[in-house]
Amino acid sequence: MSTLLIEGKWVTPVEGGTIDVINPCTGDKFTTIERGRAADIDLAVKAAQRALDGAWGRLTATERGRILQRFGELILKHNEELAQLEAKDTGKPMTVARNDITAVARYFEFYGGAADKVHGQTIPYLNGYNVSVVRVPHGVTAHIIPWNYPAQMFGRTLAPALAMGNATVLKPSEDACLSVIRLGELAQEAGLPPGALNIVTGYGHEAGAALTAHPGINFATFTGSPEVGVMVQEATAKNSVPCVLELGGKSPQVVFNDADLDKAVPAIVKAIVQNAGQTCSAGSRLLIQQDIYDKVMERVSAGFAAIRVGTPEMDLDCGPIINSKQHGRVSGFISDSVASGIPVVAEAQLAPGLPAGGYFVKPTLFGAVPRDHNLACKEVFGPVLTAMPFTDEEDAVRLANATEYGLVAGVWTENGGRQARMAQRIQSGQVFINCYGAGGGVELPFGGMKKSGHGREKGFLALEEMSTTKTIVQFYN
Ligand code: TXE
Repeated sequence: MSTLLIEGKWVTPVEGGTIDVINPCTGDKFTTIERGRAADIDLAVKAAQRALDGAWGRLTATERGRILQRFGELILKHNEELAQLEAKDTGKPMTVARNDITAVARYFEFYGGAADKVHGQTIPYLNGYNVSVVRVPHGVTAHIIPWNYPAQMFGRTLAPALAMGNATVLKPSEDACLSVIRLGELAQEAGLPPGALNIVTGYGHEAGAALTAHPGINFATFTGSPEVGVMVQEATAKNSVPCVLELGGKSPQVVFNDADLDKAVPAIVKAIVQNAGQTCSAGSRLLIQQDIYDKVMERVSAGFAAIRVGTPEMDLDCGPIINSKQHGRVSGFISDSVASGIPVVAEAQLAPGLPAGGYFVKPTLFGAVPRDHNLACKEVFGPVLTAMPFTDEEDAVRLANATEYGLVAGVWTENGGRQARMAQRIQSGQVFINCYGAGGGVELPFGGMKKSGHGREKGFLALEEMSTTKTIVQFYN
């Protein structure tokens, strides 16, 4: 089957070509996807424009919402099949993949329900005038997503865009997009009119770059690396269209000496090994108040030692790294840190019987990492936790804010005043107090400060990002 969805039909690329899909647990090719390029992007954008002028553009907000909610129900019905695809493509444990698919359905349930609840404003003005400000779609929206949570990213970026009535073109990651293709089929089954959702699989420098530079788009969202984020920002600036960027993080977990460690420790371990650390919001820096440093490290070490790495079918705590390039990057961070004298405090175990050729790494806890070391500043995007001590609240704030990123932070303390001060002073788009991630709810606006990007996804704020306003002035006197 083809993997390009344009105007409701699965088509082959204008210039032909395919991309191999690799199983991260073995390193073997198991299928291919189409290699869409600029000509296919052009067709997809034009199909989206026609959808806005056609059946999709004529639907009421309630009708759009019903389709999205129906889509959410269909996703739930196909949970097992979608989870199998997601797990095979990314290597993640089956339980995690199933939860991911449930989360995708929730995006369509939430934004389907919200579609007809976005109200405008009226403005008092001169005598004889009616002034209203209404929310309208951008038009054609471009969506570029990564490989770590292909299905969830599909829901996160498309559900609010479609709820607001945009016609969308999605460029999923060449490294993992099989669930996305199946979701594209189910969207049509749910009744999404042709052209409202177009999918072009392909490489970033070909299909992705062509999409952000296409003069027919009116808005773009991108989740991925900071380097490509800058390219997307440049391309959309030249195109004079707004963009939302989510570029990862180096998120701190700050543990004060009055923290409830029974709650904190499991959450700290989970926040870095989840999805093999390939999560933009991974809690990758563990900042511990000096006087409880040894105690916390001992308990987190025990947590790490209990983590088991395996294949989706083994359904353990975490799977492999996505591809050989990322495997090299993560392994390189670990070996370079060891070579520079940073102590490995704990390691998780690989399950016995793993297939040869897979991109597995042992989740690793490093202690006493110098504040200016690469491990303390750069995003590893793997299951590597960097621990550092701090002295007092002032020092904790300084250290928490000492990276270029600002996506998520966790604060563990029983002191209410300190909770409030830390939440106010930490530079990040989300701050969790005595919890981390909190289920990743669709209701919670998400996005970065500093080099983590700009704009917000999730929650009602995503509906604002995915739309613009129109001021209508009627003179009646
Ligand atoms: O990302 P890329 P990669 C970070 C993480 C990771 C690093 C590299 O630190 O180690 O990025 O990962 C598309 N124009 N994150 O190389 O290349 C590409 O096809 C338009 C954080 O996989 O940024 C894919 O669909 N698009 C992160 C998407 O961009 C382009 C998730 C992401 O790929 C393009 C993933 C171009 N010129 C990686 N070049 C997060 N924030 O969650 C590539 N793409």
